[in-house]
Amino acid sequence: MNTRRNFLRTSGAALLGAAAVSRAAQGAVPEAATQSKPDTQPPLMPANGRPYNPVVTINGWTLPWRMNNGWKEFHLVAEPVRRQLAPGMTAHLWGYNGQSPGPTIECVEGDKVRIFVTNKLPEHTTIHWHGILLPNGMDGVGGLTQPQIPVGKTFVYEFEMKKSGTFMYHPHADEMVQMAMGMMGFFVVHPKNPAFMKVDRDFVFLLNAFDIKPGAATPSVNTMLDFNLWCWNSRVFPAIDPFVVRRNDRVRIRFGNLTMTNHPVHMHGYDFEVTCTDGGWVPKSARWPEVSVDVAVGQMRAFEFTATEPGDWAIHCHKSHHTMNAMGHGVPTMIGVDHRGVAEKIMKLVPDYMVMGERGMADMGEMEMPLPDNTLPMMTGRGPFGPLEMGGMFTVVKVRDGLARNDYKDPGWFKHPEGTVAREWTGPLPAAPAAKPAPAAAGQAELRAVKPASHKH
Ligand SMILES: [Cu+2]
Repeated sequence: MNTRRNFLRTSGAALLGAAAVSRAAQGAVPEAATQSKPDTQPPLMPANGRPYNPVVTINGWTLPWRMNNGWKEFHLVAEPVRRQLAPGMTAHLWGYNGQSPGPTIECVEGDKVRIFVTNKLPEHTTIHWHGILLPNGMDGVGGLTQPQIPVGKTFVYEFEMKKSGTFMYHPHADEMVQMAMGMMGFFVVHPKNPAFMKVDRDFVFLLNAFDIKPGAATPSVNTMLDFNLWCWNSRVFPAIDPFVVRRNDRVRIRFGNLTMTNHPVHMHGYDFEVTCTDGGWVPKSARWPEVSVDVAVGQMRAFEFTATEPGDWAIHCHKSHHTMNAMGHGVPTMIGVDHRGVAEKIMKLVPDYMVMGERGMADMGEMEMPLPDNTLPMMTGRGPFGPLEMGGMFTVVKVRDGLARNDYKDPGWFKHPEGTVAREWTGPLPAAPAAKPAPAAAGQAELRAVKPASHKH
């Protein structure tokens, strides 16, 4: 992890001077750790305070804290950041401590938490702690429960964690713009009793969306619904890291939706139960089996399963246009259209003209089309059997034998046991079963109305 201090230490005297001034001005505010990489960081084992099993943030990290007289102190810095959405595309976003989403905050039921928030954005902000039960004045709604945090100022939030569960944080100030720019983070409160709802692997991420025109780097902040980059933790496939799971581990996957539409998140290979929402833990008697879970706008869900089946299991949003990257929407359907003659005529005028879509869009996954700089191909990602034809909200749960307890390294593609992969059939085809012949007189079936007999006593 790169802390701000390490970064400054290695970046020369001029920056050190600036840091000294701001540290002195900030007095007792704890150092704000920062993260320069978009990769999944290993779980942050608690160095002090109550014990717990830490989470792993997909393509993210957990914010370190310090203990101060019984208070757990964190420092968030709201600031412009550059986030690589996938190799080949970096977005100019707003986030916290060097990344969008900001770092995951982890603490324990009963903890007294103090969170310093420094505003380095060009406009005011606040933070709302979504789902957390706290005093009204700590709720972070600009204008309603507090004045907005002015540019350059630091505010402090203090509350005690009344219950464990799955929560998030985001601004409640110029909210549409600040969330469209990527300001959000995950907040996990672990149970006081580490045996309660214990799992071996606990993953978290936020669903978020951007509208970044091809060739641009800054999101269009006035977009209401027509977003073109569907992300998990500000990453798109194939750059969303896999969920690496040891066979037979108990696994929890938690996510929150801060886009402007719902997402049916579907996992292959298993059934599972939703065990937690942002409202709290779901009692056993109220759970039912699912293979997809729809998460509405502003909701959070956590599901659990025991990873008995090894393999590379797809996990994705079931809205198929959310498993694409930025695309032109104004394209007519060309399936079934033979436009060879037309294409020749157009190519006389536009030599680079390309015919596409006559046989579906699968060719897109293989095509090397010239794209504007800083633009991702639409359907991409390669697997062991060829192009995966997926972008956006898609990744893989990789269940493997023999991983170490805290090993989250990508184990590569699954090696299928001999004879267990769907294959081309080259033998004789069985005759297709014919439909049962219709009864001979079906066309002239006679209907006889029978008057119900009346009972005679
Ligand atoms: Cu979706």
